[in-house]
Amino acid sequence: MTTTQGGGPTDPVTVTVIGHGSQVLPTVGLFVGGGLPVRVVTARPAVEQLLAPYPGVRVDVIPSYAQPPADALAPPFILALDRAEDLHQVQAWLPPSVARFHTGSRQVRGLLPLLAGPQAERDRLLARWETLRRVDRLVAMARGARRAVVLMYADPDPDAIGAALALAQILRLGGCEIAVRFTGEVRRYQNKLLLKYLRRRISRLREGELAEADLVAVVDAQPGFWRDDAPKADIVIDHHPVRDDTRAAYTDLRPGYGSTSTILTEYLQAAGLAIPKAVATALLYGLTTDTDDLRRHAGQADIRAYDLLHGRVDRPFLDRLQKAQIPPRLLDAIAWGISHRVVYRDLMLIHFGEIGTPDTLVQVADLVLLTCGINVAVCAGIIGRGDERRLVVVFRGDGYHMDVGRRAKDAFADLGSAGGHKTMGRAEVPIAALPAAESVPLLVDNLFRRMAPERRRRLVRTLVEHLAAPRPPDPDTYELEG
Ligand SMILES: [Mn+2]
Repeated sequence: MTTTQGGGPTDPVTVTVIGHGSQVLPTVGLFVGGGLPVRVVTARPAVEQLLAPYPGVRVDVIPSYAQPPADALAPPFILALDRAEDLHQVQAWLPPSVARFHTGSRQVRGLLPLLAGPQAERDRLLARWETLRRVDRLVAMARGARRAVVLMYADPDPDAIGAALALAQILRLGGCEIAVRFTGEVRRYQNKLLLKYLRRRISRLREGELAEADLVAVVDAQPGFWRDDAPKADIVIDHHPVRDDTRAAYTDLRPGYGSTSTILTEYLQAAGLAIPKAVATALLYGLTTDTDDLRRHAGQADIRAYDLLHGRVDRPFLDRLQKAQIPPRLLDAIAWGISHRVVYRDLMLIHFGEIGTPDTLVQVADLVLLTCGINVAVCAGIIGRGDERRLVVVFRGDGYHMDVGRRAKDAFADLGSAGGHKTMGRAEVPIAALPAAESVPLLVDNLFRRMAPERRRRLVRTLVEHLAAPRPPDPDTYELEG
């Protein structure tokens, strides 16, 4: 059994309040109300009488603040003294502790403020009122409507879906009928899974549906995004750069936000609305995909929204989404790539020869970069026909050991287009009718300019042999099975 002076962490904390300032009474009341034992040390006998109605409060009256009471005091210490001289005297004998406070919110040397300042509280309240005023307006618009459409642009991403669901929840308070719609086609596998999981009737906008609606809301986009047939929107909520042509009775455009889901999460939170698990899941997935897990364009508002949502989501489902990255048809290309790889120092190189889509190069490069000791993955392939025929070289790196965008540029900029940034690079070199086998020296000689010629020749020989091996089937479409 180990105990430390002043009790272990599980013992009830006795709060020591020292002084006689105007804040003594409310401070003692605060802690007594919270069931904490309080000891008060004061140089004013009148304080003892004032505190008489409070149960469980021990009061020690000392002759002056120059001297501590006879027995030991335990932290936390809260100094309720208005005069600087009294504060200095008490601080001179106060036992050492980091838990030394003063009542109030201003800065005092050597002491922590006990409460957030009234200014901070006021700012928080004002921000909440501002948001509540917005929610009120939305609900009022819904109250005056019979049928509302919440619209997402084109192939809706998770952020649009999360924001649309949350907005529908708010508009529903107005009692109107709500349809959540998108104008394109859902392509990404993850987005199909998300819609399936949500089991809401979120579907493609049908002919005439907008004309029937008397309230139209656009989320995560602005009407000007539509190349033709821009919808006439009454409500626009978005985090993309503000367009000059965006007009609506209600707009909330916040380009500083990482996601539209963040804006809607603030609405739900300010209004004290319960966030159903499915809605929280869509909102958090929207927030994290748009901000690349808070690494990109994420600000304080996004981090606050993350904090609010992350405990309310369906975690196993989100984990499942995260893991479903490989289309089944790509497995053969991955297998072929792995068994036809060459490794030079920390670089893994795979040349696929003729291949249907550069997506395969990207997916395989991302995947083999997970190999221990491999800091750079390079996947090459020949894409297109006739004049369009070109050698595509995809670079992936950890961004720490090498700037792969620069490496792509250094190697291939003279021959075609090449560039990228630290973790991603790409080069495209027109090769017209050049036989696939002859693309190998082109690739190797430019990629490894400083490699010894003999070694380069061996590398070329190996890769040419690889190209003669049976090809993987061509994965061109990524379908949701079942
Ligand atoms: Mn977005």
